[in-house]
Amino acid sequence: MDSMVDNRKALLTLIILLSVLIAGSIMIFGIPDRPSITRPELYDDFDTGAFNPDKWAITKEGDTGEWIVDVIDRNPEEDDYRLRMGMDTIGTRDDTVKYLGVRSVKSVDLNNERRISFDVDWNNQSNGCYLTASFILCPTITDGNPENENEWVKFEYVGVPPGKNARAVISSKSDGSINYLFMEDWPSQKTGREIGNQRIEIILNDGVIQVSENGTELYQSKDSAIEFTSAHVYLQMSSHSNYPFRDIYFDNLIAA
Ligand SMILES: [Ca+2]
Ligand SMILES: [Ca+2]
Repeated sequence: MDSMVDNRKALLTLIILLSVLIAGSIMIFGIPDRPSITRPELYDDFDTGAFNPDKWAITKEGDTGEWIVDVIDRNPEEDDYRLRMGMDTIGTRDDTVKYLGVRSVKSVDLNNERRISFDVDWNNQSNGCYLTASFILCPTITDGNPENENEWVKFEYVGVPPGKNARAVISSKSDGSINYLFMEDWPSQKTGREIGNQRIEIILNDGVIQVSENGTELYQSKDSAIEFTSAHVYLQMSSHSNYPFRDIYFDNLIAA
């Protein structure tokens, strides 16, 4: 009888000891199996107020006059830091288009569904003729214009003459040949439309691409539009020759 009581005491002691150990380890290591917060693959709201060379590398191709890629506060009332890119092409070669932008230092894994969103501000151009503001996913690294690479997918605004309006274009390049996926009825419709600070979301799932603008779907591919499974994010502007300084802004890039 005594030995039974002893066994029970021993068992109780063991249970208490184990409980203390488990509680202690929970305090030290956290609750097991709690889902970890998934951090975005890539994120920049530029609100540090400075261009971060650990996140972005500058890309440039063609001759320009004054040019700039930096982070600037756009609002005198409050903090509104955005990525700016701008260039002046007065007096530059007539036979080339000039490109300026940034490339994400890290690549984004596209094996699972990926939602990439960003703001692009056309900056109320008085003359946005042949100006472009582009978002490009490209698996390879270049310090020049990623459009020269063999594979990519691109969302772009293109300025429409006489220069206030723009249109959206979605295209991809595979094995060196370009496919136009979405053209906004260009060239039968040539007036374009007014754009401002646009929120773009691109959802990629098994190569199928879905693009929405300010919460409204613009385009969804029927089949896989890309074959690559990881890519660098490129944000880029381009301009033909003989335009005064023009600048555009990007902000709140999230690849989650
Ligand atoms: Ca910002
Ligand atoms: Ca401010």
